[in-house]
Amino acid sequence: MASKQKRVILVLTLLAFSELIKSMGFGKFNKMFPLREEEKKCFRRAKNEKGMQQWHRWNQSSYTFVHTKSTWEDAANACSAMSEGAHLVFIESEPENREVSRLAKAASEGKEERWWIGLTDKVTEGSWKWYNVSLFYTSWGDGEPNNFHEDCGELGYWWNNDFALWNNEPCTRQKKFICEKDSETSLN
Ligand SMILES: [Ca+2]
Ligand SMILES: [Ca+2]
Ligand SMILES: [Ca+2]
Repeated sequence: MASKQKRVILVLTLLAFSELIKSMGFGKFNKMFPLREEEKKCFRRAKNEKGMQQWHRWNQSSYTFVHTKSTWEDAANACSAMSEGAHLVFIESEPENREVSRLAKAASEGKEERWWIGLTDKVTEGSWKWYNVSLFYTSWGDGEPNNFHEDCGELGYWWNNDFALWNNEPCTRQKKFICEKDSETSLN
């Protein structure tokens, strides 16, 4: 076969394959987690024209997704430096987990991203808290939290219906992270 013909066949095969991947991958998540138009714009650009971090408002809270990978402690510091009263996200109810999961899936843009959240058992081994706030609602993955050397929590790509599940990890790992602040302060 002429090499030109071979090239044409190769290109057509690649095109068909990429369409197949699209139909299996992110497209499916888009259907599961439909995004509003302004959110699509927002995720294309984490920061607006003025370089301000974009916050997604939901009920009494606002969330932002930071794509700079950091240790858990650096991430916590970065959140508080961003806005008064801001912290790594505390996911305190099923509806909040559903909303943060939906946004996290979109912010992950089809990749298997993991995000630091405000979970830690640094102070007392095995006593998991949102910084120092007790846990009531939980969404741990199967068998998590496991290793006692892992003192910080991430929201992972393990999914249970509409929910992202949580996992404990060593705090020095570098991950993207999610900050939360009260909607009240987001008006500032
Ligand atoms: Ca919260
Ligand atoms: Ca631990
Ligand atoms: Ca773990």
